[in-house]
Amino acid sequence: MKRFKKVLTVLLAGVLTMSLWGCGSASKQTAEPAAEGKQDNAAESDKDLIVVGYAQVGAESDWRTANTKSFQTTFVEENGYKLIFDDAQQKQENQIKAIRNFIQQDVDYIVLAPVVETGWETVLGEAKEAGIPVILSDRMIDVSDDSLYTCWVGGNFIKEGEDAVAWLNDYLEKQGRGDEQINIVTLQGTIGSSAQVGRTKGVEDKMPEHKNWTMLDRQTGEFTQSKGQEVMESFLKSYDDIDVVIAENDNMAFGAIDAIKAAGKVPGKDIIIVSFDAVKAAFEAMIAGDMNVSVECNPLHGPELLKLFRNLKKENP
Ligand code: GYE
Repeated sequence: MKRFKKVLTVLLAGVLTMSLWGCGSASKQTAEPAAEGKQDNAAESDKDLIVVGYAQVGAESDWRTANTKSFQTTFVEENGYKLIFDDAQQKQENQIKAIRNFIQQDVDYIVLAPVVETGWETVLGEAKEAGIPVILSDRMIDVSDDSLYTCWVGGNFIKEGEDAVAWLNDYLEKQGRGDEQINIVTLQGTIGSSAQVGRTKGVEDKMPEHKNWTMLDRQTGEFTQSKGQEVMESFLKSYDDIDVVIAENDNMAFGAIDAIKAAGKVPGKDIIIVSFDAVKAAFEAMIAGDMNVSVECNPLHGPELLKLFRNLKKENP
């Protein structure tokens, strides 16, 4: 599929700078097309399929599982794709290895959902050198050379943090607690990941508008239920007057709910639970009254990328 790859490489840089998906800046450059005569390895046995290597974060949360499923059910043979999936178990070094493997297999595209934002220059430089476009999915990277990636499809995490604060303010007002001293703890996601950085920032930026709110503590629960529970247990031991937990994803909120119940308190009443993602189990927790709100973050990126690839192909059959 090298011909399509070359055409799309150029188009992604041009067309996507204008798209809704946060695709590149005006100064974005194209990745070099693949060298002529290069061996097709991964693509060899599937000549007509477009080969996509997906370097996924891991399987730490329900959101992540839904995101993986979205790719696995979209990039299938009947849609013209072959997906090579790699689960990095939340480790950047595993993602770097996966990307190097994809380069060796000479895939048509690399999709990267980066664990953290920094430290990508070397390996993405290698992908660029090999002429393989890199599309960022979910989280962003922090690199000075933005020609190292072609496009980004993901959420607005700062806005999600701000929305959580707006909801909390509204809720407290309605409960007649608008002027009360409110003590908050935060279960942060993986430190240095866009979802953590953005959600923390969105909340932090709005805190000064609420003089009666205090952030007692913040610690990472690594986006997992078990770590969320563990950190919440330690918060409950350290502070006896927690009014609100902000969990930077639903799975950590589920862990916090368990810890609160085990401590003899009522989640959703004694302690307000604010969360992010809005996975199915979060709705169940809200219906049960254990969770108060979950700010939506859509994990279904597969069809968005497919649409993108197809539109570009239509223009250049
Ligand atoms: O909120 C969390 C997952 O990056 C938006 O990662 C994603 C976050 C999501 O582990 O559940």
